[in-house]
Amino acid sequence: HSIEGGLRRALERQEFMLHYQPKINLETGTISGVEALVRWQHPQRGLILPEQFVWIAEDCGLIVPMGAWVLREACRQAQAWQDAGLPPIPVAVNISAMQFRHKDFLESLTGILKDTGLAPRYLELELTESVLMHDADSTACILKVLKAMGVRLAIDDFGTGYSSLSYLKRFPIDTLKIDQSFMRDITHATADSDDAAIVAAVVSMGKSLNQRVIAEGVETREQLAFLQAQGCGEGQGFYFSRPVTAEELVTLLRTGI
Ligand code: G
Ligand code: G
Ligand code: MN
Ligand code: NA
Repeated sequence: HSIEGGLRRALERQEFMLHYQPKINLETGTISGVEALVRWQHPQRGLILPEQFVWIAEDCGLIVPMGAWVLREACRQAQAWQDAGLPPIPVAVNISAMQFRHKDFLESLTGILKDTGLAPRYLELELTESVLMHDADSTACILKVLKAMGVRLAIDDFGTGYSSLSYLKRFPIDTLKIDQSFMRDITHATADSDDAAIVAAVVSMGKSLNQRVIAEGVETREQLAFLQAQGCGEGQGFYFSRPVTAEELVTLLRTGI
């Protein structure tokens, strides 16, 4: 695979970079965290988005060193923002199945937190339901260690996979990220009121289970109003901000959104 060779070289030549998308506290309107999203700055082809290369990296195993780079860079940046006197906010990192299951994952993560000096509570790992539900017993063990370290745990794209509600209780999950596919029609009651009911139910479940709930893919004022009416704690999406560079995020943190 030629892209595979390109990815390998990209890692050596440090062609990857992270963009950061703010998460917003829907009560206060302030930035409550950011999600780190990897990009490939290709010397010829320009900026390449992850949907074009992350699955290839997963296929060939390169996601393990690439994911470690992403974790290290996100932690380094979060600590640098704190050192610059900005209000401390957690940075969230997407973790692939192969990375999560790798025998060195916990050790690698421990080293990264130690090297960067980032307090574990400022790191959140975003795991999809398929990552979690595959081999639930070993998942529970890994999550328990992560939880004991003080790292925050989120279920990404919540509602699209096959997670059983009993595991939601068994796993030490801090945050549910409602998948953006549920956001599209929540304000068109006639088109698909099911989505509105699902979002309302997840928000309510999060409250009962003491989990933070964040709505992904918020694009309109109407969606925001609906989420606020439901008491959804946080939101993320183009309505607030696209993923931005580390530099642009500093401006957003200083001036607000
Ligand atoms: O960045 P974008 O907004 O286009 O993200 C597209 C997809 O790529 C999302 O599903 C996101 O979870 C995934 N993704 C982005 N960055 C990373 C990363 O660093 N690691 C992994 N495993 N997936 C990522
Ligand atoms: O799968 P994951 O949630 O990790 O990836 C987030 C993806 O969603 C990224 O590709 C990001 O660019 C995209 N995204 C973020 N906000 C919005 C939004 O408001 N609308 C849409 N359509 N995509 C969004
Ligand atoms: Mn995510
Ligand atoms: Na998501």
